[in-house]
Amino acid sequence: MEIKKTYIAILLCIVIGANVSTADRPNVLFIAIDDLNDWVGVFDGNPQVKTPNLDKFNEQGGLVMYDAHVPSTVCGPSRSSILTGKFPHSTGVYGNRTNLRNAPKAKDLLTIPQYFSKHGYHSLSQGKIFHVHPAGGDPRGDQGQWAFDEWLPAKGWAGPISKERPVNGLPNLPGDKGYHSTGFDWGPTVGNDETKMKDYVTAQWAVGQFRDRQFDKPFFMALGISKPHLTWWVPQKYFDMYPLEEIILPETIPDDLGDILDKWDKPAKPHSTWQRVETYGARHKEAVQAYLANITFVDDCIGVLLDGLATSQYAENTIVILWSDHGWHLGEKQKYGKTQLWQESCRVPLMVKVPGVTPNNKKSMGVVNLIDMYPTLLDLCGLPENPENEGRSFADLIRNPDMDWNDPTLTDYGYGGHRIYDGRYSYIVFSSKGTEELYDHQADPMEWHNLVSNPEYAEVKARLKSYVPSEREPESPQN
Ligand SMILES: [Ca+2]
Ligand SMILES: [Ca+2]
Repeated sequence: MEIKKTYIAILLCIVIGANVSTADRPNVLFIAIDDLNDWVGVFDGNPQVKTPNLDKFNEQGGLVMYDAHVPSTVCGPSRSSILTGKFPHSTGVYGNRTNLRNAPKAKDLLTIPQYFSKHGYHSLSQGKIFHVHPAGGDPRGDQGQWAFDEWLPAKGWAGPISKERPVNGLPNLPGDKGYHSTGFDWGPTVGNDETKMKDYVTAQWAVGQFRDRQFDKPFFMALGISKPHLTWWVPQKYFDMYPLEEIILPETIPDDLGDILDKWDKPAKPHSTWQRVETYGARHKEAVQAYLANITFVDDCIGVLLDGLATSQYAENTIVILWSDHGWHLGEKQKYGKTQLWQESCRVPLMVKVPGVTPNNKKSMGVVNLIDMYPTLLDLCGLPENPENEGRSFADLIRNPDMDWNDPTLTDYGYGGHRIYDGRYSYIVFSSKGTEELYDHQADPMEWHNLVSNPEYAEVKARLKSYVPSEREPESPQN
């Protein structure tokens, strides 16, 4: 019986492979957004956010993958993991200062655009897809130019209205220094004109490709949108959409950190950026306003891009997949930023449109990981599996969005930090001291109540713990 099934499967592959020539394969538009959390209308992360274009994308066939999680919660390792198809604990790419090309277990892997190129696609890119690393004397740095047949630098810039830094005037805490003190900044740009800004220019470039260009092969186009990554400098009109006095802050409880130990087994403390905001005038509403303003700017750029595709010759034969490299905290757990294994860092927007397949106005509740995008895209485009991939294709879920799909999924952070999530519970462990957390999202969606010491949850904990990686690659060389 097994032999017969295998034989039929092989036969089907041959038949499909024979019938689909390279030229008939769908194009792929792969859109990476930097630091966008679930504050998108259709993802329900914030009641005030205005994202009409992302919401319209869902109305027009962009399937919302409502429970999508990242392989890591910081830019470099998340992107390296997504693009190589292997988790950080398998490659040793744990931080922003490790280039996957210096990692013994990652440097020879074919990244997604390389794999598509090898299988008959033309790959092209503009904007941030790979994390940037120093590259000898090249002032542009290593932005992943090597991974594409055609790579263009992102252009466009509009500076803030003030030469003072930070523009928001938020002082450093005593002893605070470096990027995190000056980079946490917001304010309006000169000219109130979004068309000068990099992400807008990137979107327009792509629209020009769709409008003017005849590709002789299917394309794999990767576009990187850089906001809402800091700094939060966007035109005043986006701030004006969110009057300060009307801002609703994320819901928190006073002593949320009281039942958590950090990875060194010490009582968890508020994040230094949160302390700055709190100490100097409790300016949380301004920070939330600025993040919302940046999201709506991004949404405008996405609107230009998707409207351009929809009115082009490529509208009906292009798969669109849109994702963010990790989430962001805005006060939850007394934190601003990413790099945690809590829900606000791990859950991200992910949307997929397969023309003729994904229905309008649809959400799938299946638990997926962005590391699954690699095998999913190969599956959807009829390309051979890459045996190096550690994710699993969710193409079946895309074709049947209501099916059961809740296998536990993994997020790594740093060496030895892991989170296992199964759609109901999340379990966090740090190997340094064995510190653990456990949350029940059904009863406690904000992860306020750590259940790890509650004996009633011992079985749940043991089940999730069984998915934690038992082996970890040592940290690969830094830049
Ligand atoms: Ca990022
Ligand atoms: Ca708590």
